Amino acid sequence: MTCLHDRHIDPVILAGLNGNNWGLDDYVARGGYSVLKKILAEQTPADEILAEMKLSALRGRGGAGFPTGLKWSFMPRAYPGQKYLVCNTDEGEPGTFKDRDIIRYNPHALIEGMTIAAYVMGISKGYNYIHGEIFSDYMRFEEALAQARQAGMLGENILGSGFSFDLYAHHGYGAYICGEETALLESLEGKKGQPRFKPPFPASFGLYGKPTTINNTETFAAVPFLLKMGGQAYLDIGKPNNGGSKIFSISGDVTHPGNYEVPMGTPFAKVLELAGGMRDGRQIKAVIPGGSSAPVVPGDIMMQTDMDYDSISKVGSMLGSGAIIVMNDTRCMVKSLLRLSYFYYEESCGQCTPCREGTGWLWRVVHRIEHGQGRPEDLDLLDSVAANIMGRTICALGDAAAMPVRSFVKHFRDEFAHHIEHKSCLVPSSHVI
Ligand code: L3W
Ligand code: SF4
Repeated sequence: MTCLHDRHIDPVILAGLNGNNWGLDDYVARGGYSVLKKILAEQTPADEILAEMKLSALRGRGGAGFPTGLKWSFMPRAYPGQKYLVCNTDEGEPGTFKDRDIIRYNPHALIEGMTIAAYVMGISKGYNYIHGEIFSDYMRFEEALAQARQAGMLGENILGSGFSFDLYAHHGYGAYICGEETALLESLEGKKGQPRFKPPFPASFGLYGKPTTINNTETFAAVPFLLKMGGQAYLDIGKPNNGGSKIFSISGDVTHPGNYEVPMGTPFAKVLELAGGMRDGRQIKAVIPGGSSAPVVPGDIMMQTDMDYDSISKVGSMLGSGAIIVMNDTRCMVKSLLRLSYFYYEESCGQCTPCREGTGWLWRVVHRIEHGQGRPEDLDLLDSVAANIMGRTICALGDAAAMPVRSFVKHFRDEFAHHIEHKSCLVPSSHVI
């Protein structure tokens, strides 16, 4: 049996990138567009590609980990009207910075992946919705689109195959909630970016009410590599039910923060080592393993845990978008939670009462604890407000605001209690994440 500790792969999406070789010629020199060309030349049946996608166990890289092949199979191929393909590059989760690097350094991998997806699902129009705060990367993606169009990889009758696909870039304005798929669709339609009730899911009622498949940037960008090596080989990189490689954005108290692409299921300790270990040799205290929406996990538990959807869920958290925030022993958990709580309060769209009122309530209680005005009953109050948000809102932001609160208080209750009782911090010279 192969020990994942000892396994090394060449990174898949990030392979061979040096910061300057993002253009079409360089991508083609790395073997890019060969999968699309082969599929179009051979007119590969869509069901054959779908079978490889399902075999690969590629799961959505935006946060939910939904099986990509299954999602693609929801698209009614014979639907007579317009259908849409949408890419979610509205990366706004605190700690996450991988999709930005994909469109900056390897935009053609995304374009090729989306074009293959469009072929499989019989879709002729696509959009890439890009977060408003990364405008220079949006411009880079526009340049890449122009190159692809000029080379005949996009547009009418791609490479003379009879298949046509138009792909457009669209930039948002920086609202976190527009990364929620239905808020993104509303925003793309030119409306206020507020989530819709689900169901109906975008697969049946998406952009302009039409069947729509929406995936994260990293998910689409993985497709050419997956199909080139085959579904089984891609699955074998990772673990059963957790196929392929994953880009982890690691930040916080590590020596070399950045994006690292490793096999799904790589031990957290190995990812930490790749990032140069703990900065200044300090002790690890806590880790948020999947972006700020994921519950915090004590450092010693994380050091025994693998980075895949199933392993992280066993320690009570989520792999989410793969953003790992590492905190050392100088971090005050109250101050850290205060910052996270403010983010969700600020970014709530205000549509549903438990989220609109609850996020502000959570922030105010954490604020008073941090500022020496906490009350003995506040810890139970935090848990109760969080519990009353969870599962009672239109979208996942409500849960995302509640889960960090419950996990911070659960794992670091003594620090919160110390703040309340002594009006001071348990951690000497504490910092905030
Ligand atoms: C058709 C069904 N489609 C589910 C589709 C659905 C969606 C996907 C997953 O939240 C999470 C959230 C954040 N028929 C279907 C179906 N689908 N059942 O499958 O759906 P769902 O509802 O499980 O998740 P979601 O609403 O997409 C996403 C978490 O991700 N998150 C957020 C990260 C933010 C970023 C960022 O800023 N880039 O990634 C981090 O953990 O909290 O739990 O497509 O339509 N029966
Ligand atoms: Fe808006 Fe929050 Fe309701 Fe989501 S949960 S729809 S962000 S108010």
